[in-house]
Amino acid sequence: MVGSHLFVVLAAVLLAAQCAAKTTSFWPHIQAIEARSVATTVPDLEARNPPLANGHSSVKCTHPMQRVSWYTLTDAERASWTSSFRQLSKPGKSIFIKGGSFMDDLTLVHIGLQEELHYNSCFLPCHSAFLRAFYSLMRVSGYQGREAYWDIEHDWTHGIQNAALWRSLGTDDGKGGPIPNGPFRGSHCGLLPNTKKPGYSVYKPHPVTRHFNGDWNAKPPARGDMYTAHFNQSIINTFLAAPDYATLRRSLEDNIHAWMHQAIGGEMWLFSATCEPAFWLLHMEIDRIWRSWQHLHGTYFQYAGHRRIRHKDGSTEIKVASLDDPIDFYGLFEKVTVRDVMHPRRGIMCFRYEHLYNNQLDTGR
Ligand SMILES: *[C@@H]1O[C@H](CO)[C@@H](O)[C@H](O)[C@H]1NC(C)=O
Ligand SMILES: [Cu+2]
Repeated sequence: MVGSHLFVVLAAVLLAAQCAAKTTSFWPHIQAIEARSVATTVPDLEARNPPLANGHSSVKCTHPMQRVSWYTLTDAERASWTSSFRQLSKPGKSIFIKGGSFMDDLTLVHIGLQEELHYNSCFLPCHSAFLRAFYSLMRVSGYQGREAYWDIEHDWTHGIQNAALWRSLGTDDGKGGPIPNGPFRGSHCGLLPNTKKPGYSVYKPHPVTRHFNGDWNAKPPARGDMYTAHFNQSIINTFLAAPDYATLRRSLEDNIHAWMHQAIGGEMWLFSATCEPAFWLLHMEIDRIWRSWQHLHGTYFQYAGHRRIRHKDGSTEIKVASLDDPIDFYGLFEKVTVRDVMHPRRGIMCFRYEHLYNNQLDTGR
């Protein structure tokens, strides 16, 4: 895991560059952080890994990380995942915010780059890179098990609201509020999006909330079936049959992604959803569907659509997407290009799914 190594280096360098702020515009902080990090981390990287054509370090993927269903993890792995996640959310280690947590750093990136990460072509590769950043931090926080996705196939027949997942993660309280039970009871999230200024975070520690919901428009909202009726083999078949990348991206983002964010509700419906443990399991499931599509069509590098960029002056620009587009999480993670995360075992990626949809094995190099 080159990510964890890099991260330790970055963390050591960057802890010195902390800054406190109530309402945070990251740009000045990020620039300061980057200015410091470049000089110290680059030589180390080059010493360990030959640079790729684009100047980034490459990993030889000899031992792909196993990605399995949450239900395949051993009890010990699930316990370790849970305690590492809680460790990650403990205040003190943040790179960006004085007294904050690693989770705050992830949340800051997710809020700050909301327009780059969502509703444009980068949704899939950007979240794939984000998952990798998450697991690097999980490993720094002690996790040694396999990476996990929420296997929705396992749960759609019995009702998403009855999923065994909620025995591991706790449920909601039936009316919307802090997680009432399970190992994440009492979890806190450090940041909230500033609703008036997209991309800006407010440092405001608060309990992580949930509101399981089947009908967002009902007033008061109903607990409902969490859109169980929307999930079945036919929607998976629709995803897998997508004729091109742009169609697939749009339908994954609008359907399973948006429905599940809404169905879990509370924090999950905000850009601070990173504090909800199910966020990471859901996003790996979405990644698994994308990877299933890639494998089925034999096209790992198909990428198209538009990307959105928010400039420092607040303006937004829309450009034709390219594999050479940068993915840059403010220095929390390697600066890479979309190309570097398109293939599960090339560029900076090195993982293999236990099962892909359509009964495929995640074979190939
Ligand atoms: C499968 O889900 C879709 C929506 O995603 C729905 O329209 C369809 O009726 C469902 N099919 C079955 C057989 O339940
Ligand atoms: Cu997201």
